[in-house]
Amino acid sequence: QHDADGGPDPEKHHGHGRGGMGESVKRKEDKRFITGRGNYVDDIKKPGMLHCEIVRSPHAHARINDIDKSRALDVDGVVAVLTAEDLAGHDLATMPTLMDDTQDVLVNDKVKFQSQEVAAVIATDRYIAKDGAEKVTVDYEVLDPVVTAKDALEADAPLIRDELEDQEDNHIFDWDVGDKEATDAIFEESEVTVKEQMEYQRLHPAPIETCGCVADWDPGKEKITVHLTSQAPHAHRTLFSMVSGIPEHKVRIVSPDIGGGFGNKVPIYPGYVVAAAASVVLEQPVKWMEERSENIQTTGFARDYDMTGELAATKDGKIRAVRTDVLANHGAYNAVAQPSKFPAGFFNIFTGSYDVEAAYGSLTAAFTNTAPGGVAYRCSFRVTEAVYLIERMVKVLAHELDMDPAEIRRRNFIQPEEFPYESATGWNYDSGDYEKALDLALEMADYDHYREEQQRRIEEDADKLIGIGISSFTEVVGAGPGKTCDIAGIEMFDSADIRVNPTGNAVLRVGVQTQGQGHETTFAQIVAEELGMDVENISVEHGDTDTDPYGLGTYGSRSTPVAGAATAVAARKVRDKAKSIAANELEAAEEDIEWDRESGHFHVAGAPDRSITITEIAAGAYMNHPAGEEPGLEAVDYYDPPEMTYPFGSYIVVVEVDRETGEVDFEKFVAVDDCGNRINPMVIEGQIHGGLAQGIGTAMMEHVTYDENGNCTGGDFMNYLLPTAKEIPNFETGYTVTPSPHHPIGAKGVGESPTVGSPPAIVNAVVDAMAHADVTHVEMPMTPDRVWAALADVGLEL
Ligand code: MCN
Ligand code: CUN
Repeated sequence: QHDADGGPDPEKHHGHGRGGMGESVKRKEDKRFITGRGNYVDDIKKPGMLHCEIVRSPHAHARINDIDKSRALDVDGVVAVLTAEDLAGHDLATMPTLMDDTQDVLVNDKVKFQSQEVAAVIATDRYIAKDGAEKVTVDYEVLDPVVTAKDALEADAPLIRDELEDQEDNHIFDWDVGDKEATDAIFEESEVTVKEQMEYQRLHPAPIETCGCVADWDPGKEKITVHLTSQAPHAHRTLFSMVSGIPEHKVRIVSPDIGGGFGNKVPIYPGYVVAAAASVVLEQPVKWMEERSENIQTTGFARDYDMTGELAATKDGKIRAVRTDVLANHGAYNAVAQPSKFPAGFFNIFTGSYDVEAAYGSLTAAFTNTAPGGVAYRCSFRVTEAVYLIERMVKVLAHELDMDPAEIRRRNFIQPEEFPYESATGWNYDSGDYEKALDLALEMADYDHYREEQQRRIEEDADKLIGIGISSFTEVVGAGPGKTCDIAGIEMFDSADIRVNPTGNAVLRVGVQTQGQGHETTFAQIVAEELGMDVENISVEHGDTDTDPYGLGTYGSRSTPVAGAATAVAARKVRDKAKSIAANELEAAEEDIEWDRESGHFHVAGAPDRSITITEIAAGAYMNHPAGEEPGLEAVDYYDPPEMTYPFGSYIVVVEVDRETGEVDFEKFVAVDDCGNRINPMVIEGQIHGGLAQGIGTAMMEHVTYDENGNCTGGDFMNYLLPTAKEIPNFETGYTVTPSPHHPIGAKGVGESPTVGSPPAIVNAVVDAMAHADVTHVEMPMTPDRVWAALADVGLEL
């Protein structure tokens, strides 16, 4: 895939002053965001637009005997009230999930989680719709709910999915990976084994903008336009067409500005389908926009894995085998948003950054009376869970052997010369240099100093203990090779379409969709790098299925690995055509035309002063095109990645734990990341800062909780705690560069690394503060009461 000139050189990307690779170009999109000119779904207003409000179940498990619409229909301004029965008339009572399950759009017979969609009220304004919704009378027969995977799998648990034939219990599937026999054999004979139970609690991505849409059916064109909070507009168009029966060329999905996604905007939700159906039936535009609590309580959650981790090792700390067993809570439907052939996402890479002889993982997934989901929130499809497991276990082993956690990692890292490396679970790591990243992090963190300080505090019986936590994680992003990765059968390629205008500027259209990651800037930088254009002269368009090339969308940090690659390859196709125009303009043979990355000019070999810029070539393409060539200057690329990319990093967290209150303060927070060649260092740093904040939220505060009746007790911002600026320390970021050998510009993804990598570093730090009293684990979120209880458990409390 590499260019003739080898692509950008990691040792010297300076962007050549044109805003190419490696330059911290200021984000082009920020002007409209900071001047209030963003255009989000809720900003869209159409003439005659109606509003949709959803009636939700107060119960987690209940049969519906009757729904009485009459009082709602009496409200002045209420236009329609829809129930499952009405939708059934249009064949829209159910919709497929991304994992081959079938979810009620509006509850058909039985409610399966609290706040599930029961009916929809369409009215002339939002407040009237809400008044109407309060007047829909539903007769429920309340049933016993079950909220944890463990309880759901008990023999006497109530059956949640009784509408499914062949479903006799709440078990969804079993999954396993690796070599069980070889792994068990090593565990039998190993000198040391350690085991720990840990929960990765249910989280919610909580983007600032909740989910919503404006559906607009045009009866004249028989075409529907849906402005949608979508991370994957094309995939959603295909699914919309499949669900509604409207031919795909008569469906247009537009993702305008998106106020954060974090994985929450990958699935299709009932509200979208209801709004679209209402627009078709009423022949008027219909808007549906969630409230915060609806977003947290009903849309794609994250994690909810109950994990057992085990390591087998030698006495001197060489890890020989990893074993894990997981109980997964998938909620009321199997509606996980991930490549369809991976029922446990990419949890497969739970051997992490370490070279082990064997590994085995097994998992059981269960239905519960809770909202559906599981994969979201900067997780790289469950790499969060895998990294948490292995990085926690390495700390547990280090404690057992009384070894320094940095040293034990060093002894087990896959070595730079071993790449490409096939892991014990069969995954092909493209490149890495783990020790280099760890060493840099140790130096930046002043590691030895804090180890001494930790000892001093213990000896002085100080009120505040010091703990140091490390995480040397490996990520896998860039789904994915079409042969293994698909969403609803569609291979996970991505695309770019570059058109250079006669005046020398260009429009790039991509199949991915930014939600805040800065694509309008960074994708333009790739074109600037590859065509010698100024970044200011390239605009990036996305999020409109009528005009953009088909792509699978933005999640799993795949935009750079897949659409970024497509962009570079399309730019190189433009460059190839540019050479023939340059030859024509310079009156030379095409073979003699060379492109110089540094100057961005095309020149005749051996005669650098006979040169021409891309702007002059663009003019030539439209005003003086070579005989036998098509006019114009454009190219499209659909890129099927040969492999995924494996970014990595080392994070070191120093905490101070208050023995009196259980409060944890961050003394130092160092993050060294390696995402291969870097497009925009400032954007990368922004991604890292945001993701680390979410990692702190994960480790310290966030938790979607349910009581035993299935009431969601963590379903609003009073109870689901997000970190604010006050809880976030100063981050010190560093980087190393290990290019991906198979990516056209040597780049790997980075968007999820900080959230994947940081929670175990934070937990390791808190545990480390109490390690002298043999504490080996504290569950997340590590609220002060939990930390205090852990201290009290070993007599360290004050
Ligand atoms: N980048 C770079 N050089 C690299 C790699 C990336 O300059 N070597 C830049 C990219 O050009 C891009 C950004 O970093 O502008 C993130 O790129 P990438 O890692 O490819 O991730 P995606 O663009 O595919 O973003 C998805 C990722 C995911 S899956 C979640 S979840 C998440 C995240 O991004 N959601 C976000 N970061 C987010 N940031 C914001 N502001 N909002 C979200 O919803
Ligand atoms: Cu797992 S959240 Mo992101 O892949 O959209």
